Amino acid sequence: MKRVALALLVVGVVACGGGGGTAQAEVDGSSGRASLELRDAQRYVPSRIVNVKPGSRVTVELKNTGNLVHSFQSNDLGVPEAVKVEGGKTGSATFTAPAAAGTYKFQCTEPGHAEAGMVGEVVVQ
Ligand SMILES: [Cu+2]
Repeated sequence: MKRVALALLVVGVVACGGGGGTAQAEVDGSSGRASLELRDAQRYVPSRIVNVKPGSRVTVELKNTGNLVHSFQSNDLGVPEAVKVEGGKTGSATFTAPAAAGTYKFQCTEPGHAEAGMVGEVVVQ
């Protein structure tokens, strides 16, 4: 009986964390500029850049408001070398959006961060 209750609790927490975080946290990238905050809870805020035009040039401002080093890296978006930003500093990553519409992932390459949820996506449409 106790085991069932615990399992239900875990499912509830996972569902909650997945839904709330990404749905509202997005930024319009149609201007070619987007600003993301890099946080020590190991996440990007927002974690979605939407309305990016195929083939357009996009500059992502990276504002690290935490104490740890964080980064932005994406093979899909042509940013194979991680752009690292130290705690309290800012940086930027520039890429040319893929010609094909779709959703492209980016991530933090610091050990354990992507696994902890520090991933995001760019929606090209
Ligand atoms: Cu990180």
